[in-house]
Amino acid sequence: MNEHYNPAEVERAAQEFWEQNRSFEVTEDPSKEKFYCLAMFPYPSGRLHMGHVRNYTITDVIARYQRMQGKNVLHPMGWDAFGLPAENAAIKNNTAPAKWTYANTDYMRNQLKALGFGFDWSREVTTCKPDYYRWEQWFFTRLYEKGLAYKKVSSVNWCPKDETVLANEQVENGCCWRCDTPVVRKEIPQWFIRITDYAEELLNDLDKLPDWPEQVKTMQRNWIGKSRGVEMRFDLAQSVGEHKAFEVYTTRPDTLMGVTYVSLAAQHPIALHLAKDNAELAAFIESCKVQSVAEADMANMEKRGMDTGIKARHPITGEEVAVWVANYVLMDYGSGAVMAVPAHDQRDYEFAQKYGLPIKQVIAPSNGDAIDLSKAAFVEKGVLVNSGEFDGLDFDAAFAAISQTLAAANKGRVTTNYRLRDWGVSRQRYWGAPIPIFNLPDGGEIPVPPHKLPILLPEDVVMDGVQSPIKADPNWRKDELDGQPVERETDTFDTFMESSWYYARYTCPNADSMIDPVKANYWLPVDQYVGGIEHAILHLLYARFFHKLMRDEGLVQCDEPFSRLLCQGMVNAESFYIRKDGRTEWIAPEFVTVERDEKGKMVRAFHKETGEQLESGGVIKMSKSKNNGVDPETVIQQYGADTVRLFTMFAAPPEQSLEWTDTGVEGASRFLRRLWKSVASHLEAGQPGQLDPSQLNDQQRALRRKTHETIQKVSDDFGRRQTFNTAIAAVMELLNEVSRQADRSTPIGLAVEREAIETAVLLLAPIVPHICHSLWQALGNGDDVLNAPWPKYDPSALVRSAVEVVAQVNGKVRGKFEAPVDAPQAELEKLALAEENVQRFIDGKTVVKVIVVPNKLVNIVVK
Ligand code: ANZ
Repeated sequence: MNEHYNPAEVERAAQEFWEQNRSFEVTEDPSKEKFYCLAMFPYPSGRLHMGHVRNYTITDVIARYQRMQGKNVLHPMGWDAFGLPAENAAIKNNTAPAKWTYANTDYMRNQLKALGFGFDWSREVTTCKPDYYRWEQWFFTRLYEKGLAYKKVSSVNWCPKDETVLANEQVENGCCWRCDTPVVRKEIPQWFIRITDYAEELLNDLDKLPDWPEQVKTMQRNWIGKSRGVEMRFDLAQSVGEHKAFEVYTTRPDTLMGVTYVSLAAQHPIALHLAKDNAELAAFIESCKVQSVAEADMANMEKRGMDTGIKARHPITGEEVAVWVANYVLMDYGSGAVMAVPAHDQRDYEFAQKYGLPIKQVIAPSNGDAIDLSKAAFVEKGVLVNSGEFDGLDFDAAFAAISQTLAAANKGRVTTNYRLRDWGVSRQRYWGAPIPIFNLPDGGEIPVPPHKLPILLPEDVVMDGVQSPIKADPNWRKDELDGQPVERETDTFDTFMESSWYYARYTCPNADSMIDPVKANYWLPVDQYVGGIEHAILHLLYARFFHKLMRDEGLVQCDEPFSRLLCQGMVNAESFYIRKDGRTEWIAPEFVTVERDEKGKMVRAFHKETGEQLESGGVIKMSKSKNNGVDPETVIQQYGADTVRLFTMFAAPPEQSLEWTDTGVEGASRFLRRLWKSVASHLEAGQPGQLDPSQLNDQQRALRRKTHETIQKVSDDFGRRQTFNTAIAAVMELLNEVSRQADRSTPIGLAVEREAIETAVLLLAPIVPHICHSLWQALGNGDDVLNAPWPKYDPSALVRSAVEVVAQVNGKVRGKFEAPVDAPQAELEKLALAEENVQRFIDGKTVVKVIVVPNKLVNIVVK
C-alpha cells in the first residue's frame, strides 16, 4: 500500500468502484429488513452549500451504518425543481427556467457524487419533469372529484414585486419571505385543498410520532391551533339590509359579561352592506386591504377601527353595545366577528384604549389579588366578578354555565375551531406544474380528464419578467374537449405540492401510475428523515396531509410518512464587515487576516488586500448576504471529501449548530493521514497470528478491551443517540491506544493490533467511506467495506481483571492505583495507604476515618 494518503486518488477509486458495481441501487427484498433513509431534497440553485453538505452527510452516514447492520437500505436523491428563483435567474441570465434548472441539476449531481454520497441515482426524481408532475395533476383531479379541492374567490397575501400570492407562512413580518417587499391584500379566484378536513387527524397523529423532536410537534400543534369555544349570536338593534344578527366565536365565554363593544372584520357582510351608504366606512374597509396582514402579525400590528354607528344586543343582558369594524378581526377565522372584552384580551384592550371605549373587569385572580388595568389587560383565567349570577365561578364552571344559558336561549353552542386554513395552492407564476383544470366557455370548470393529462408546461420560453409565458400566450391556453373549445387554467401549483409526495415516488420512480402500492408499502414509512428546522411546519404538515390523502386513495397503507425525524443545526462561520459611507460591507473570510489570542479567540482582523481593520460580525449562519459562506467544492479540492465529511460530523452533534473553522478542517485532515499511516505501518510490521483471547498478556488484553469498549460505545452513538461526534472521538481514542499499547513483537500482539485497526476502519466507514474503502482492501478484507457487517463487541473482552482506583486524602486526589475487580474494602484501604504520594500527605497526621467506594475510590480523612 502507498505510504502516503492521497485523497484525490483514494476518492476516485472508491467512487469508480461504487459506480461500476451500482453499489447503491436497491430493489425490494422481502427477506431483508428495509431501512428508508431520506434527506430533504435540494432546490437546484446552482451549487451545493455547506447546509446541503451537512444534511446529506448525516443521511449518508446513517444509511451506510444501517447497511452494515445488514438492512436493505434505500437512500434516494432528487430535485425540488420548480419555483421562483429559476424564473429570476432566467431573466437575469437571459435563458429559460428549464434550461437553467437542468444545468444546475447536472452540476450539483456531480458535486454530490464527489462527496461520495451513496444515493440510488436510478431513482432520481426531478419534480419539474412531466413524468413526475403529471401524477400530481392526476391526483388533484381525484381530489376535485372527491370534493377535497375547490375554487373560491379569496383575499390573499399578495407580493406586488413578485406578483404572486403568498401563503400566510410565506409572509414574514408583513413582508414577502423572498424579497422583503411589504405584502398587500388582493381578491382573486384561488384553488384550495381541504386540509381542514384532516385537521383533527393531523393533530392526533402527532402522538404516533415518538421519534420526532418535541419542538417540531409543538410547532405543528400550534399551527393547527385547535380550540374549544362558544359560538353565539348577537342580535342587531336595527336590521342592516337582510342582516338581523351575527355570530361571534370566543374561547373565553367566561368573559361574556365584560363585553363592551363588538368588532366585525372589514370584509364582514354587514360591514360591506353598511359601507354602501357610508363613504367613510368604505374608505376604511379599502384601507384594510392594502395593509400588510400576515395573520401571525395580527397581534402586534397597529390596531385601527371605525364605529359603524349601529348597535347590537348583548345575548344575556340585552344591553346595547356598539358595533365597530376593526382591522385585527379576520374574516376567515371563526365567524369574522369578535365580542370585545378589553379588560381581558390584549388586542381589545389596545383598541379600547385608543378609541376610548369602556373597559369592564369581570375576571379576578383566584388568589384574591387585585389587578391593574392601567397598563395591560388581565388575560389569565380566574374567578368571575361583576357577572351577576355567574360571580364566583371559575373558568370551567363559567364556561359550562354560560354556554348552557346561551344554549337554552337558543343563542349559542359549544364548538371547536382550528386556526389551520385550507391550503391555497394556486400560484400565478410560470415555473410550476399547471393546475389541471379546463375553464368552460359558459363559465364553470372541469378537471382535466386522464386522457388529456399531463398538461405540459412549455420549457422553451422567453421570460419578460412581468407575466407568466403561459398567461401571455393565448395559444397555450386553448384546448378542446369532446370537440368543445375549453380554456386551460394558467395558474400553477404551489411548489409545496411537489415536495409533499416525492418521498413516496422514490419508492417507484418509474411506475406508470402515481404510486405503485406494492413497492411503496415495502419501503414506507421513511425510517429516518433529515432536514432543516425551517421546514418544521409547512413542508412536514403538507407531506403528512398528502400522505393521508394518498392513503385514502388506496396508494399507501401507513398513516404517517416519516417515522423518525432529525432536524440538523445550522452551519455557522465567523463573519467580518466594514462600515463605508454609512453602508455595511461584508468581507469574505478568505480576504481576512485574523489575529488570535492563545485560545484561538479573535483579537483583530484586517483586510488582506487593503489592510483596513475589520469589525467582527460574530459566528453566524453561513449566508450570501453576510458573505461568510465556504464553498464545499474548494474545500474538497484542497483536502478531499472525507475530510469535509469527517469535520462536519465531528464538529457538533447533528441537531446543534456547527461552527466551520479552518483549524477544525485541518485537524480532520491530519487525523485521516494518521489513520492511513497507522494502517501502513501496521502492515509493514509483519504477519499477525491467531487471536486466541486466552493467550493474551495484560497489555494485549487491555488493548483488546479498548477495541470492544469502543465498538460498544460507537454502536450506541450511531444507532440510538445519533451523536456521531462522540463516536468519532471514541475511535480517535482507540487509535491513540493502539499507538501507545500495540505490541508488534509477536504474531499474537499483531493480531490484537489488527483487530483494533480493522475495528477503527469499520466504525469510521460510514463517515469517511473512501479512505476506509482503500484501507479495508489493503488489510486484505475483500474489496467492499460498504457491505461488511458492523462489528459486534465481545462481552468477555470487556471484563476487567483490574480496575483503577483513586486515592484521596481529605477529599483531594493524591494517587491512583490498580486493584483487582471487587477487591474487599480492607484490601483497597491497604493499597491506598501504600501509595507513596498518599504517604506524604498523611505523614505525621492521625487517620480519623477511611471511606471506601468499591472499585472506585478510597478517601483517607486525617487530622
Ligand atoms: C372574547 C375574548 C375574551 C377572547 C378574552 C379572548 C380573550 P384562539 O384561541 O386562537 O382560537 N377571535 C375570534 N374570532 C376572531 C377573528 N375572526 N379574528 C380575530 N380574532 C378572533 O382565539 C379565539 C379568540 O380569538 C376568541 O376569543 C376571540 O377573542 C378572538 F378575554 O373572544 B375571544
